[in-house]
Amino acid sequence: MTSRIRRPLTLGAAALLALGVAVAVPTLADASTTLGQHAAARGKYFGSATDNPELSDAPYVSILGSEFNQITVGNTMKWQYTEPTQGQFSYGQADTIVNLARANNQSVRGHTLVWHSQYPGWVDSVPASQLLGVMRNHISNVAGHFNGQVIHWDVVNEAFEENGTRRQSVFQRNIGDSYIAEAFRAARAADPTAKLYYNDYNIEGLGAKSDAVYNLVQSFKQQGVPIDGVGMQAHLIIGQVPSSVQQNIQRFAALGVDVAITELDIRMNLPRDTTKDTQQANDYRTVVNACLAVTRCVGITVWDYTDKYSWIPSVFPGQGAALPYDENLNKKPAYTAIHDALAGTTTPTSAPPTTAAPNPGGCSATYQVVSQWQGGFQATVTVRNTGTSAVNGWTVRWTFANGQTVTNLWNGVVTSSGSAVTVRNASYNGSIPASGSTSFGFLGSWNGTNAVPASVTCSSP
Ligand code: 9MR
Repeated sequence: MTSRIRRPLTLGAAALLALGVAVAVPTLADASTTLGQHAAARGKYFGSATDNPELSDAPYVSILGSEFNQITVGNTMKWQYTEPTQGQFSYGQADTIVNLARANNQSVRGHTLVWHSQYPGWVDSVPASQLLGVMRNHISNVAGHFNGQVIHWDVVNEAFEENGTRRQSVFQRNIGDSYIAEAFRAARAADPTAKLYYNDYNIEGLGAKSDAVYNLVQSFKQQGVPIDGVGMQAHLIIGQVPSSVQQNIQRFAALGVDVAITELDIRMNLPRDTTKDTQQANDYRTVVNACLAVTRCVGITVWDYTDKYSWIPSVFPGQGAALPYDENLNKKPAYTAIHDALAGTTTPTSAPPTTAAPNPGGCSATYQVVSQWQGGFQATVTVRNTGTSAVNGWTVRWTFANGQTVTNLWNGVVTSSGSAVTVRNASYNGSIPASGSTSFGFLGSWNGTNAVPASVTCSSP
C-alpha cells in the first residue's frame, strides 16, 4: 500500500520540479504536505479564493501562499472593479492578487467577465442595441489585460434560473439568448490560451438547472462555440451533498469539456459542534473524491479557506463555519478529510483506525478505509503476528455500526451474520511468522455514515 501511494506523489513532485518549482518530495507520513502538493500529485489543483482586504493579514497570507497551488480573485476582476466607468479600466487590485499568486507559483482562475451581479450601474443605461458591443469591449479589455496570466476564465456566471430557464439579466434582456456564445467568442479572441468556463451554482447534482447547462454546452460543442469547461460553484450545506455529483461531473466530461469545482464551501447552522464538523468533513471528502474520480475534473477551489473571511454569515444569517480552517486559522476536521482524500489515504473522520490489543492468540488486526465514494468503499485489514512464534490460522471479527456490508472480499474467507463479520484466513495466508503480517481487502457498501468498527479483534488457534 505504501508504494501505491508514494508513487503518484513522487511523480507529481518530479513534474513540479521539471517546471522549476521547488517542492519538498512528500512522504506518506508527512502530514505537513500541503493540499496543493497532494493535488498536484494527482494531476489537479487545490486552490482558494481570496480578496484584497485580506492581504493585510500576514498569518492569513502565509497560509494562502503555502497551502494552495491555485488562486481565484474573489471580487476584483468583476466588471464593477475593472470598468467602473465606461471605457476606463482599472486593474490595480486584481494585479496585486495575480502578482502574489505568481510569486507563490500558484495558477490563477479569472472570475468573472459577464455576470448579472457586481457590474456598474452605467451598464443598465446602455441602449439595448449597443450592449453587445459594450460587452465585447469589456471582455476584450479585461481578458486581454490578463492574457497569459490566467489558466481559466469564468466567462459567463450564473445565467440560469433554478428551473433551467434563462435568468432575465440585463444581458439576456437586451442582447438575447446569443449573449453567452458571443461572450465566449470574445474571450477566446482576447486570450486564446485561457480555458473558457461557464460557471454556476446548484449545478453540482443532476437536475433542471444542471440539464440546462448540459444542453448549453452540448449545443456550443455542436456549433463550434469555444467552451472548454464547466465550473460547479458548490456552495453546499452539510448533509446535503447531491448524491449524483460524480455522475454529473462525468456526464459533462463526456461532452468533451473540463469540470472545475470553483467555489466550494459547505455551511452549517451555527454554532459548530463535533457532529456537524464530522458531517462536514465527510461532505468535503465526498466532493474531493468525486473530482478525483473523473480525469477531466481539473481542480477544486474553496471560496476562501478560512471562516474568518467567508461570505456565508453575511448572506445566510445564523449559518457559517463553511470552510476547512476556522476563524483563528486553525485546521478543522474538514481540512484533514480533504488532505487525506487528496493524499489517497482516506481515514474516516468518525474514528481513527482501530487496532485491537494483542490477545493471547498472538495476533492483532488494523482496519483502514483506503478509499470511499458514494455508496461504496474499499478497506484493508492488516493482520499482525504480535507473538514470538508463528501463527497458523487466524480469525478477524468486527461488527459494523452503520449498516455497512461486505460485498467482495479477497485474501480471506468471509461469513456475515447481520452486521457481524468474521474473516478467516485463506488457504495460503494462514501462516504468519513471528513479527510478520498479512492483509486482506474488501469492497463494502455504506449509506449515511461509514464509521470504522469500534473493535476489530484477531484470534488464532
Ligand atoms: O465572495 C464574493 C463576496 O465577497 C461578494 O460580496 C459577493 C457579491 O455577490 O460575491 C461573492 O462571490 C460570489 C461569486 O462571485 C459568484 N458566486 C457566488 C459567490 C458568493 O456570493
